[in-house]
Amino acid sequence: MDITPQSLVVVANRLPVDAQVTEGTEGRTVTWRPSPGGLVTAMDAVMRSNPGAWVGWCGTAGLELDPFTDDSGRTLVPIPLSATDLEEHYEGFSNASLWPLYHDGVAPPEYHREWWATYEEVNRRFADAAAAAAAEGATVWVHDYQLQLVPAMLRAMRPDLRIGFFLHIPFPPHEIFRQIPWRRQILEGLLGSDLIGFQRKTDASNFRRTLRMQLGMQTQRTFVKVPGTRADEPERLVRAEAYPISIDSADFEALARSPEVQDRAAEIRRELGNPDLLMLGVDRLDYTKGIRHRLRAIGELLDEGELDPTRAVLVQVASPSRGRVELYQAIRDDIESTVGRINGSFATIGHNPVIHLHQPQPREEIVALYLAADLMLVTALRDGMNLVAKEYVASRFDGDGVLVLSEFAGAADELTQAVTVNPYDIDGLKAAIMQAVTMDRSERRRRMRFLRRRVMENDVQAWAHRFLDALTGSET
Ligand code: ADQ
Repeated sequence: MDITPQSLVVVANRLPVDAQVTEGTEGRTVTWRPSPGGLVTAMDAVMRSNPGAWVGWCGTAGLELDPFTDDSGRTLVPIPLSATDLEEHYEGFSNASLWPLYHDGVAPPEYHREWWATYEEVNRRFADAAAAAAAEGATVWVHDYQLQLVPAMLRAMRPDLRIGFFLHIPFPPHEIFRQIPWRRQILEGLLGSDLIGFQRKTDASNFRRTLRMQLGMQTQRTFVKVPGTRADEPERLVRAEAYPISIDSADFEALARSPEVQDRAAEIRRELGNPDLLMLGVDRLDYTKGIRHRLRAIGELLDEGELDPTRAVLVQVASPSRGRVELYQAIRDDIESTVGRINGSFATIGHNPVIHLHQPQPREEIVALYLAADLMLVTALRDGMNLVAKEYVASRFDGDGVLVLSEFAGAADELTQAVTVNPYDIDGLKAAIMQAVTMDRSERRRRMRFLRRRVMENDVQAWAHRFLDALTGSET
């Protein structure tokens, strides 16, 4: 099917909808289910006035589907990915090479030449589809580490486009980045953009320094001078700077204020036996999130009698993200055995000090947990931003609750009134938890006021507009 070229094109690994395939007597039927997430919400805001096109994978291996227009007038362009593509591009190069390396090597990255070949091939498929979907002079916004080669591929085909790229995860220091065998190709891929956005200022400066060290390029403030590849091609200026992502803050607050969610929050506390202290962790099950360090600190505080195992409880929601179930079995086993050990030592009949919820929870339940929790523990070893920290704050319309936040999460740059921690320092983490537990009400409320101002002002809509305004040159 031919598609009408659009003036705004979003390119991301996933479409904002998932295909649901059913095989019936009359053949195959495909229905679409929205797959809401931060990025979808952000783009909804900017796509309302300009529906545009969204290029991404439909969520089912081997499924080839035509582009179509959804109810809001958006053109959705599904990219087919085979089981091998998923294994080598997504699970392989994206999640087993780039993900651990970009998170400062918190797990050892693996490199395989066939993974890289597939990464290039899949990036090419996304770039071709984006080129076909973009009208003359269109704005194209490419997202994240799975698609770093798309900007240069796209520019080579379509020099008329304005191309933006946003990296949702950290960009590591040059000394770490340089070990990638295909480092030059990745940098050149990104430099096809006009604007490259990062979560933190340090990510942007790591990137600019890498370009100086690796490619001998010159940078000036946030700009990089990219020489032409031919003698007749002029130098280009590429901007690389921080655009910290956020959440739909008003939406989280509205949900938290709804009577159903408030009732559920009260019910959660009752179901837990009305503890004096309810601590909460909400994470995608991943080794970057520091769940093990958190459990270790809580286990020791219980051991030492600092926390009363009959009056304190930690609810840890940690579910695997779509499609990565097997890869994460080892982390799940590790968490479950630690939780088992803690509960084995301290549980009484009717009360477990740690509860691990492995099933993904609906958003209403997550927000009810945010409202019910006295303490939110975000102890990531490395994290681009960490939206959970911002969601907790946005949900606390009552002005209470304490956020314990890792300094290695991007959110720490803005949320400076959280109790910040270095999660590698178990004693420091224990001390921070106890500081949060014993904090008096007026101090808690003072800090939460500050945090809420930050999160309510810089929401995801503001983030998307700021990025697009800078990309299209319409910033004020
Ligand atoms: P993630 O690594 O997925 O995102 P995060 O920013 O915390 O991390 O977002 C997770 C989202 O999933 C949140 O909206 C949270 O509520 C939800 N969630 C987590 N666990 C859940 C569970 N068990 N059940 C239901 N919902 C759950 C990547 C980067 C981050 C960056 C974001 C956005 O790794 O650093 O902040 O992209 O750019």
